[in-house]
Amino acid sequence: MLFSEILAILNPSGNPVVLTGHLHPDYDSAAACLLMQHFLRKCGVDAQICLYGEMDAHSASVLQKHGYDPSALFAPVPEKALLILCDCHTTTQPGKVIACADHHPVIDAPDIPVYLNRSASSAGRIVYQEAVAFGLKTDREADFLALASVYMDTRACGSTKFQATDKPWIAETAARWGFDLSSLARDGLCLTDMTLPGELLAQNDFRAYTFGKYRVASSSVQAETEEETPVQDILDCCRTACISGTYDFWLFLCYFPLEKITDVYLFEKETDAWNHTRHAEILSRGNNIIPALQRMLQAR
Ligand SMILES: [Mn+2]
Repeated sequence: MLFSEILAILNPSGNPVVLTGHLHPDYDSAAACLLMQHFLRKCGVDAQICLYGEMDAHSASVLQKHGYDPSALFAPVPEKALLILCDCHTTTQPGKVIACADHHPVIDAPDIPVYLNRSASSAGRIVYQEAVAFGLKTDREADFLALASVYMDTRACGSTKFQATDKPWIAETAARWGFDLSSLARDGLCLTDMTLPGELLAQNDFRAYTFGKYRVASSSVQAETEEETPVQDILDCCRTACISGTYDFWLFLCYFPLEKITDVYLFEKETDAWNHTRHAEILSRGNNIIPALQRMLQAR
């Protein structure tokens, strides 16, 4: 039991208790820390959240929309801190790690006194379940954070990480408080704000790769509908960036997660031409598209 074990290990000497997530925390890291802070407070423990790195803009904007100030969650760790890791099991933060609540698969469990790692839709969901199992009362805020962490960490319950056993809890919790699941689903899909200028959209989710003598730039957007997506404008901006930069190719991916479509656009500087293919599934850039491109370029 996570909470009884944490409470047993916390010495009364007054070392500061610090909650932290992984480097460059996402929504779930923040939510898991907020939930841990919320429930520890109910046990009489004041814990400070000290995230580190940089939060992605989407997670930050959704947290803000939910009434939290993401920047307030970032702070240097005070001296002699006892650390509780949320949504990770290793850290470069200073202090003594006493506990961890994580859902990332590990091969060798780290040596942490209170170590909890299991498959879960989100780390926030683990903290929430452990608090409920320990007999702590939840409230609207805790229910919302846990629910939102699930939607944000599982592409709105669509990824393989999602635990189907969470479904009844989601339905009950949303009904109890009147939470807007369709709004959470839109946030969880990480849709790109298509009102941004084309130059920014062309740089969205930017990565660069080098394959032999070829340099490849890549960007992507997640779109709700084709009508609202200024594809031609974005492609023009990608082309301009490719021609004026040091890249030989620009790979632009346009995802339509609701329709499960991936549009793959590949621009080649030498021929000044785009190649477009449409796929009736959500392809992974890292696992599918980039390896295929790498093979194609190496065969040249
Ligand atoms: Mn997570």
